[in-house]
Amino acid sequence: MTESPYDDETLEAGRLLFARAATFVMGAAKVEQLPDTSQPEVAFAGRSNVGKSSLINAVVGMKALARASNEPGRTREVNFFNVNGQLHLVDLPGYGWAKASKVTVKKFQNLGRDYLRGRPNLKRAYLLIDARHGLKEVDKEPMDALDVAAVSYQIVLTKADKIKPAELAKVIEATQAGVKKRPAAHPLVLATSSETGFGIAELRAEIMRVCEVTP
Ligand SMILES: Nc1nc2c(ncn2[C@@H]2O[C@H](COP(=O)(O)OP(=O)(O)OP(=O)(O)O)[C@@H](O)[C@H]2O)c(=O)[nH]1
Ligand SMILES: [Mg+2]
Repeated sequence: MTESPYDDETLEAGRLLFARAATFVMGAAKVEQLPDTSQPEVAFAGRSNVGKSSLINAVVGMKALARASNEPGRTREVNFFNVNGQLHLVDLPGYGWAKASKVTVKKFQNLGRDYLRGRPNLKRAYLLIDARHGLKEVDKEPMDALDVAAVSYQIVLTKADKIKPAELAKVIEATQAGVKKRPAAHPLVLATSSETGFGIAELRAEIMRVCEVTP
């Protein structure tokens, strides 16, 4: 595993920030309902069931702030969570949700796409990828969209607890190679587990840094 790029002081500041109160603000089902905010925000995107809602819960250290479920298609709105009145974490509906009707899939995709394109305060999108699978064909479309819209994004591997460290190192390497030529992608790939807390301190520090806030 690569060494943490954050010093102890930064990690501690990240811990402090996300130990503060986090609250559910609202869920937007349509682009017109997206709130106007002056605070910086980061969004969590990715395939359905990849662990977006669970990762938000892990970051804020709460079990059920965002609703997670084994059933794909759990999150159906763009959900806004506020941390300490300083920033928003945004939970997006997942894509690649096989059981949904075509109309429903389109609706979610459009909502997610419109959100990602039109948020002046969006500091970074985190594109979540299951560590067991790595980048797949289905992830290319959102990456293309983010590159075209010039939205800064970073890949976060999820469910790292499900594979061995040596395998994880390989997936990180392959994923980093996969985003190398993508103009809006951050070159560093983060690995996390909402189950064990692995990588969460680093993700907190990273969110704190891109949102330019201090606890
Ligand atoms: N082992 C393990 N399971 C996880 C982890 N993160 C999420 N899960 C499980 O994966 C399933 C899906 O998690 P969610 O957080 O609801 O996924 P989501 O991406 O928000 O899904 P949608 O809302 O449908 O788009 C749940 O059963 C979680 O408990 C993890 O780090 N490790
Ligand atoms: Mg969800």
